[in-house]
Amino acid sequence: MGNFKMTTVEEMEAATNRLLETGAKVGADAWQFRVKNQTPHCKFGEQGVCCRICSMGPCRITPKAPRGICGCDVHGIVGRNYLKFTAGGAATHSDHGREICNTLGHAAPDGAYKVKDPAKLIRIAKEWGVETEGRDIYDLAHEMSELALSEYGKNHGVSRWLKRAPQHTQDLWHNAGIEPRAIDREVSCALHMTHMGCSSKPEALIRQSLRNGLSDGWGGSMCGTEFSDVLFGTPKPIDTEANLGVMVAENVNIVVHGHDPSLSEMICEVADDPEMIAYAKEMGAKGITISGVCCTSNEVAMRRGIPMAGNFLQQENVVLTGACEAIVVDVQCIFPALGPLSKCFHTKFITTSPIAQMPDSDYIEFSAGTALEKAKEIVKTAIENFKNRKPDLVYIPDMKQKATVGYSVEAIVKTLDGVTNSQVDKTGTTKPLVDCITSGVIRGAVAMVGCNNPKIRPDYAHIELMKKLIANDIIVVASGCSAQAAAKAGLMDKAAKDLCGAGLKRVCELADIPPVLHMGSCVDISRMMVLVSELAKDSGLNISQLPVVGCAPEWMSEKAVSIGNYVVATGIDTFLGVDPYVSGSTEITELLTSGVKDWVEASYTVEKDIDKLVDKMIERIEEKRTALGI
Ligand code: CUV
Ligand code: SF4
Repeated sequence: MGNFKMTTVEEMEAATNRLLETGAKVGADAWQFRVKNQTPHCKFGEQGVCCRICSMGPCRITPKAPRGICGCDVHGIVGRNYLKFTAGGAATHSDHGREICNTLGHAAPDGAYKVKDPAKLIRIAKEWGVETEGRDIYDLAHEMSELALSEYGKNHGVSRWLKRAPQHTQDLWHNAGIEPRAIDREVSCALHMTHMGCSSKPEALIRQSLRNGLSDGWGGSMCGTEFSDVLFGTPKPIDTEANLGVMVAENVNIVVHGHDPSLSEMICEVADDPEMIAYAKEMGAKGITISGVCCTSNEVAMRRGIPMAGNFLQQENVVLTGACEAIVVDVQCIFPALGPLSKCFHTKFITTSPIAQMPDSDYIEFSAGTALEKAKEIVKTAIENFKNRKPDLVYIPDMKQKATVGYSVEAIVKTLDGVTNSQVDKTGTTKPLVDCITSGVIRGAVAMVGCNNPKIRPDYAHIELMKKLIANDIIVVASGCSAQAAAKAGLMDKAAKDLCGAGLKRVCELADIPPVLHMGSCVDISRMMVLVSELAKDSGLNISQLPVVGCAPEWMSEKAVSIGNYVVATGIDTFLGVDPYVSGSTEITELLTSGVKDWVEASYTVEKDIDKLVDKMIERIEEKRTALGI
């Protein structure tokens, strides 16, 4: 067994409790307490049966009041709420993608942003029918930036990325009338449909939910992922560490939190500057440690090996260590609680985006044009804050695990070539993976994604599900906070192969990979869409026939619902551990868990019992194998 030992959820909880003791000393609030104040939650909200989209309401549906004042029934109300939830998520991911496209327009050979993967840029340009021969790479970058930005508001046509899907999938989308058009248009269309007195027909609302989700996964998110790779490099396997123990007491600790790598990449760049390190030493520290929380952490971990301090529900913990000089945030999933919490410590809570402005923060506006100078200002602010630490409040839990991350589709294809036992040339395709799956060495694959949610014991579902899956020879690809849960537990350590069934263990050894592959941030779920598309093409099967499912056991955000919709719409059955506020409508529930299958060959399963959830996934994978006769 070697000396591999997982970090358990119990151990992580003990560390959190110790940090909450620090919090108690300084009168800090924490989500653990706020959850108690908010429980029990509003039943109408939970079931999705409350409507407040016009001022005749709010209307709530009960057996005695089956219709709102306008006459809308419960199915219309639940369906509209679901579509609005989706639109929020699709807008958010896509706007992040837009920022990346905009940053690409600022790339310059001597500027803050460069084209780090010119080959990928050329590949995408060819895909889009753009002339690449003899072009200056920055000239091409600027043209691609403009074209990508116009994907958001173009007058005609569908997303340029759809052509990456197998023809069968494209046909399904076309026939169901859910091919996404301009990215912003689908969000606008969703908000138009959900306006008072527009759509209340469940089928129409769910179709647009899928379409708007697709405009995210096969639109805005794909722009975010692909052009981030062009700018910052396509991830390849790299070693890093995860959990709070990555923070270093003697160093200036800067924690990056949020989503947009345009900021975090620059912070990392600047913190590496010998001048800055010398300045930190001058201020009494030994050096500078950057670590991350949430998806921006995934971005810099995948490309630079920057360690991951924690995931979503640990964001307060990094401040509670008393050793965080600055928590620097851009957009999304940032607790407003960080403002008041940082005031209990010396920590600077630095907001940087007009999109995410919060009370009790220091606002240093960041933009692609002023990136370097603003990043310097931020890093300096953190360094100068080191002297304000209160040493008796410093406690960093001594807890971390090794992780190998950076499994982009490109990296997976390259790495898995190692498992072909034939002596022929490397394939450069997903065929070796297809072979592993058809031969049964690997039973299938699960995409584990999404957030934490106090409704589920944090990280427990992610970790327990993954343990059981890999023990059953099912390979896991992970992103977002799910990936960080895996890394903290040790499941992204190559030594975790010892927890696998014999088949998967063999593959891990041959390819030298961990059993849970880190594919990136939440926008990088677009990578998973590309991967399944390639698997389908290389195997000659439809995506829905592959023994592959998706799972978000602890999801919480609107983005997660948008993701769920595009994963299902891509033909992948998706399993949720938290209900998306639809239980109040039998018709909406029926559509999502079964009806949409007629359009896209996949649907949702909601199962709050974690043990049952994993068993259902394994069952589904085996069903798909049986149907294929493998
Ligand atoms: Ni974007 S959406 S909590 S950081 S995965 Fe993490 Fe991922 Fe959910 Fe947010
Ligand atoms: Fe009530 Fe209809 Fe207005 Fe909604 S749209 S608040 S159901 S009257």
